[in-house]
Amino acid sequence: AVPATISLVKRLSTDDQLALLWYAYTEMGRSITPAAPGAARLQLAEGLLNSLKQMSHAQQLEAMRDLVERKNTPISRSYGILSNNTKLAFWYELSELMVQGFVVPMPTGYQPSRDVNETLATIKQLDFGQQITVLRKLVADMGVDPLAD
Ligand code: 45D
Repeated sequence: AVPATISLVKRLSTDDQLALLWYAYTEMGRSITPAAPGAARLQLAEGLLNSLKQMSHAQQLEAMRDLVERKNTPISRSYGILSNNTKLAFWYELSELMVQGFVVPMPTGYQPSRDVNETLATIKQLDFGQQITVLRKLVADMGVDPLAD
């Protein structure tokens, strides 16, 4: 079920993938908060998060799209050296920053596409551990590993 779900997500457009992550976060938020390690892991992503905070909303969105599309940019390379759980923590923190107004918000009245709704429903059918596995694999594959050839 996990690999099939990952393929489903990867068939989505970039914006649909971002929207999906957002809805996954808002629906899982309460359950992942206690599990998510705060400061320790996030410190490793702090430089990257600070760079993003200083960007305009348009640039923040572009940087997130670049991560999903694995475009080779300085942000994608800084992201690429993080561990998989730190990548999860990074996305978690980005969502928090969106809520706090430091990162570009979802457009008002945003209506997710049918593909997003269907994929979200598939993810919700998985148990919690499998959901984390799907999310970890998705974020692990984003960005660019600067050490890969
Ligand atoms: O204008 O370390 C659109 C554990 C449309 C424990 C848009 C864990 C156009 C160990 C593209 C929609 C494994 C539990 C705009 C950690 C448009 C550990 C914008 C787990 C503006 C860390 C879209 C942690 C945007 C977990 C901006 C499970 C979308 C963490 C942004 C999970 C979406 C984190 C974002 C998740 C989504 C974070 C930022 C699911 C973030 C999701």
